[in-house]
Amino acid sequence: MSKRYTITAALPYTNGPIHIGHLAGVYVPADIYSRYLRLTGNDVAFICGSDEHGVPITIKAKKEGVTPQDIVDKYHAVIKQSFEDFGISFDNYSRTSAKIHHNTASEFFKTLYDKNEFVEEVSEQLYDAEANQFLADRFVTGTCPKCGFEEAYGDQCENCGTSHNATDLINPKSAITGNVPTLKETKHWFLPLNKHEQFLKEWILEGHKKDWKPNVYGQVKSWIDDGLRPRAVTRDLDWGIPVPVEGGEGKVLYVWFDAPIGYISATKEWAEREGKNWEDYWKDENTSLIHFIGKDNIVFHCIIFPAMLKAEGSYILPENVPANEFLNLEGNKLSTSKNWAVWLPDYLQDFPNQQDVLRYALTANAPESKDNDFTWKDFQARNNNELVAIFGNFINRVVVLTNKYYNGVVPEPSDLSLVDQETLAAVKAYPHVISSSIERYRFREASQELMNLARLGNKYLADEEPWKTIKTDEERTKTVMFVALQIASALGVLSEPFLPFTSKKLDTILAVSSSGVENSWIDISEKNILLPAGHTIGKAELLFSKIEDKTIQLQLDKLEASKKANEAANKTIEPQKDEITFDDFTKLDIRVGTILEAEKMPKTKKLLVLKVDTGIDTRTIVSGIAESFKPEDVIGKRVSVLVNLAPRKLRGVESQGMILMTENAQGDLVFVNPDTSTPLSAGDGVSNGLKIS
Ligand code: B3M
Ligand code: ZN
Repeated sequence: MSKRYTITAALPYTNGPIHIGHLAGVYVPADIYSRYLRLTGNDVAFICGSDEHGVPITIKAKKEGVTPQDIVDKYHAVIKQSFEDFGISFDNYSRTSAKIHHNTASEFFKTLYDKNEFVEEVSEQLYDAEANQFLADRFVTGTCPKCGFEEAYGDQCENCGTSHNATDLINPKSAITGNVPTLKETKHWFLPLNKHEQFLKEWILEGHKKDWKPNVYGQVKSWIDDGLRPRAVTRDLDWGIPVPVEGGEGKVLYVWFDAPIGYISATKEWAEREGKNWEDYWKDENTSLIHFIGKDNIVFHCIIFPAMLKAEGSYILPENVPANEFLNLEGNKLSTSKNWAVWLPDYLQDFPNQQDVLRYALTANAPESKDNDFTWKDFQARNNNELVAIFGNFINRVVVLTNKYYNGVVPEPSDLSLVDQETLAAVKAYPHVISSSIERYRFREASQELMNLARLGNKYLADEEPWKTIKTDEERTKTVMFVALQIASALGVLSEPFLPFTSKKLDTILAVSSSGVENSWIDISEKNILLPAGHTIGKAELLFSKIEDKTIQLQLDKLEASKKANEAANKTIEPQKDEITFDDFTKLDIRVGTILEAEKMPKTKKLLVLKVDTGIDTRTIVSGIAESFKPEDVIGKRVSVLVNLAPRKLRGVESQGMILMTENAQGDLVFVNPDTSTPLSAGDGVSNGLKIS
């Protein structure tokens, strides 16, 4: 039965491009869901847009010396392009700086104000006197009152997900100047969440215990159990939507007040364009409202926004909020500031036309019930072992053989064997199996069922061996190819939500829409024949291609470079030591020596005991390089040795000199090696950075 759906995907902050974590957590699942609902005949408004207010944007603008508007204009375009590139099929991608949004959010605020739904309060807020600014949200960091995380923001702790008021932070620090803030009085409007506690308890804790994901339900429950308090919905800032009531001069709406209203404004904008009535999508009890978000947005979508909608009075509430957990990258948290991410524009440059591969890898490994790790090895395996070896291979065999044996014309089958009948019956079950997973927001499971259908096709061909029967039994071969073509056709339709680009290619290869033999999702279950005998398909075209180890290595190298750059950036530079004279310098007797023997000093991590031929003699030197070099790697190395350093006992072994070390550009410890680059003389400054090892 056809239904109406309003599907929202979290509005990304417009202060940078988006990365695989965003795609995996929010946009790919939301897109699969929306595409699926459209394919099954529902009325869908899939809504998103750029979140252009809030502190992160003003911070970024300050850093770059441009205006916040410059920042959002730049990244709105970049983000919008990425969504288009990856086939995220929004019906509207709007932005919160749009006039329609300012008006909608302003009116919403005024309605609640007129209905006395706010509490107006003068209170002491954190203030940075040097920056002449109140500190809220990301302008202030401090220790989370709940979990003790030391880098919590003023409105939220990214470690435990708790949302709080800036004044709750322990040891707050201004993110602008680093100063300890003072307190200063200011007036704000608060949404009294405590007033809505009873309704939230009934609606979520009693009403959605079974159908909301346990991770979402659990977070909401713990929030409600902790007791709800009034939350300020205005801020003393100059970037945002002006507070539209008396006394609101110089203040703006809190970004988390205006951003979710962005879903409404984006729907209005779309409805205007399409000649529809936006209220059908927000005010009709028969419409299902579903919010796709990441776990850090749960309280805003499950508690604060519903409380706002409820207070306004004329809106529906979300039916479900299928939030995902986080995706990590190669074992570490994704991080914009540390550049530990795979940015979508970069991916597309390195893997042109391979959007579906990333969509598939992210779906097959989606962080649905716990945090998950994206690894390039897994990405490669998903592509090579599943998309290429199973899906692509099946389609390719069917299309190549059909062209070879029958000039591309679907052959007429004769009697179906038991295996044929069972195979066709199994195909018919797939729409239902995949639907059931998608409708329960289990997209990983759904993607694996799709792959199982391709597996079924491969197995069928491998068992029936048309390439053998073509020599012995033409009629049987025709039947087998007919059945295989039906499977290929089903894959074309059922893959659309997951692999939209591939599905489209498959449509062309099988010449489906061009010749009017199109099938819907439900047709796969209901029709006996999807591609009729006599229909002519197109030529074979590779759907996926193997990804080589060296391609993957390049990506790993990129990450390694990020890691090194971070380490270098975080390193504190030691101040220069006291000046020495030239005479002091010439006292150093530095010679080129050769390491003859090396072994680890027992029970130490850092020390190697070396026998070094200095040209004068062979002597023992204890060197603190064991964490960077294995004994066997240094034997035979020519190195620079300070030979006239007074002997010193280290762990009972007398060290008679010192090996000179320095660092390379990657920050690795290396020998000051006479055979490569670093000449040692007084004039050229190479003694800078010498390490005492
Ligand atoms: N921009 C937060 C985020 O990107 C926020 C989502 C708003 S959804 C209304 O994580
Ligand atoms: Zn915390």
